Amino acid sequence: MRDQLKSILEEATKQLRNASTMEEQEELRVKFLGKKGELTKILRSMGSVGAEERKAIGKLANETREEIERIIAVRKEELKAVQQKARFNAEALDVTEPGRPPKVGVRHPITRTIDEMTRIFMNMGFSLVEGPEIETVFMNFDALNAGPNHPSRDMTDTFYISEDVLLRTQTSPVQARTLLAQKPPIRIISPGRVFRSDTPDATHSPVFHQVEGMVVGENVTMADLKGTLAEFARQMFGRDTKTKFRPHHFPFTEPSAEVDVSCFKCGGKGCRVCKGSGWIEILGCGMVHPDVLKVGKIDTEKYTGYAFGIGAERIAMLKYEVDDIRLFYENDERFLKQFR
Ligand code: 2NM
Repeated sequence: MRDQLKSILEEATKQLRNASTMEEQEELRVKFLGKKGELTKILRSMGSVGAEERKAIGKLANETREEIERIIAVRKEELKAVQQKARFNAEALDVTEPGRPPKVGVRHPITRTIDEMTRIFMNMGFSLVEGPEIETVFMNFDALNAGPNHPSRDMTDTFYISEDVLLRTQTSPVQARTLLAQKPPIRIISPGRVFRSDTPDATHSPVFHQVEGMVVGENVTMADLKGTLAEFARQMFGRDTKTKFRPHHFPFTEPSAEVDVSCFKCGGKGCRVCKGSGWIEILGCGMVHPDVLKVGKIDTEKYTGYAFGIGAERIAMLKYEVDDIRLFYENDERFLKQFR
């Protein structure tokens, strides 16, 4: 029996040393010390032993139990430390690691171009006015002297929502609304999104942006129009920029003109940007047609006005040398992040 107790202690010591989890250790505790455990088995079989010997064996059994319990307690502390260390390692934070810089966005190149043009005109005393992208056929066409048979009203060029509601094809209806709402002197700029039923290609998009402007007052002449747009061109494209006004036709202005600027890239010698001509077309303009002024019940004997329209995408494409308008709408970060 002494030998049995000795071998139990040895076996328990060995197995407990190998137990690497709390669960394994608890199983071993039950195996050696539990109610059906090995030590209990020995104590139960002591009936045949004499009184003297029983006392000695009982003492030895108790010592064996205490020794095993002591080993379990020590082992428990060790396992706890091992588990805690593993947890600390798993949860470790390197507080000395440099921070990750936040990604800083930039304005879209079209927004930037619109803001730049708007700022130039606002610095000249223009006020910013906005209007609805969903417009009435009246404001978009009739009020702007594009009568029932004007080609721009064609179903195939315009997104009609109903017979008298559409997506505006220009921001000029903002000017028409302003003529109805305000009295001269009027000096406004109206940037915004416009819609035309075009198939997308390198230079066309069914959704694009314009900055239009209108001035109405006493003694407003073509000279004011030319001086204002020439100064705009110098601020937008550089102080040396020259302007050229070519006769043109628009329904809402008379006379009308298209404006070219000397090429800001080559200075007029001819290059890729100006396609060899030295000049770049940048906008349309003219003196507001009296029939348009009459929409706002403005006295056309007393007041005159000029107006202009600039395509934002066209200016952005020239300025940033972008050769395909569709790049502006694809939201490809590799394209957009070049504009910081
Ligand atoms: C253009 C070209 C020429 C224009 C005219 C008007 C209004 F409402 F005053 F008549 N707003 N915008 C205009 C004139 C727009 O875009 C190329």
